[in-house]
Amino acid sequence: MLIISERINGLFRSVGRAIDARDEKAIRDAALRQIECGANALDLNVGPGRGCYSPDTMKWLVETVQSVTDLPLCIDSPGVKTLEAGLAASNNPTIINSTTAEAEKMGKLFPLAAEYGSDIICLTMDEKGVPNDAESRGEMAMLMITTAMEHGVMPESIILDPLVLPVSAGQDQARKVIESIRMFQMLNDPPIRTVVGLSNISNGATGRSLINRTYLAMLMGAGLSAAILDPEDEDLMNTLKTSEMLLDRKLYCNDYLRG
Ligand code: THG
Repeated sequence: MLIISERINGLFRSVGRAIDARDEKAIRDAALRQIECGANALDLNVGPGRGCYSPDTMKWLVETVQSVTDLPLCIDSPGVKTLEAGLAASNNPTIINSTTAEAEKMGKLFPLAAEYGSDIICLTMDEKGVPNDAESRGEMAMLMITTAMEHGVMPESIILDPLVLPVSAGQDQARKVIESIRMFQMLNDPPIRTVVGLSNISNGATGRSLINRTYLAMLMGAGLSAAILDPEDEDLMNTLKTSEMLLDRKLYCNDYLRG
């Protein structure tokens, strides 16, 4: 399971403040803490409201984090210029987070993925929004896979994301995302990797940690290969390790929670 930490995100107030103050130590310490907790990649997001300063801010964020780790960096922004600034600054392996199925976006981001040798997350949504069921998400994923290949991006560089929506907003979507994870694995042989932004599920809900870890176990059972999550949530990480053990992806032993 690829564990991508969600916590270096300007959306969090303390991180936003550290970004604005260019506080390298605060960002480095946060990265090291998340790695210590088990992250094996880091999502970097400058957060909303930084406008035209976002590319410079992303460059600084990438430079700051890669000064303490060689782990893959998941460059997270809706802006093409911000994504490109992050890719150009990175010496570490990268994951572009993300392209949608919008033609204009794919036309810019797949060539960038090819140029930088980067992996790329493909979100199954377009200008009309998120498809309502697993079949339509599967069709959209197929369109993205073929478009990627036309631009020289191979299936092994793609990670498909069905887009998790808050359970408080639409309860039927949680199950449809699980079905999408199963469906995505049937689109190619060998199966293309899958990812979710796990904490989206509990946005606006109470008991967030319990919802997050229960959903993670279900998604892992459906074959999920990566998740953007909070590795500092110990209950969540214990659920993750237990799921890996039960799915026979990790050897059972008495202290299986330790590794
Ligand atoms: N797919 C992909 N990338 C993504 C997402 C996705 N990146 C962003 C997001 N979703 C994943 N990251 C987060 C980060 C924070 C939260 C949820 C998902 C979160 N934050 C608190 C909130 O909004 O209530 C903020 C709490 C605070 O301010 O301290 O829930 O789906 N590819």
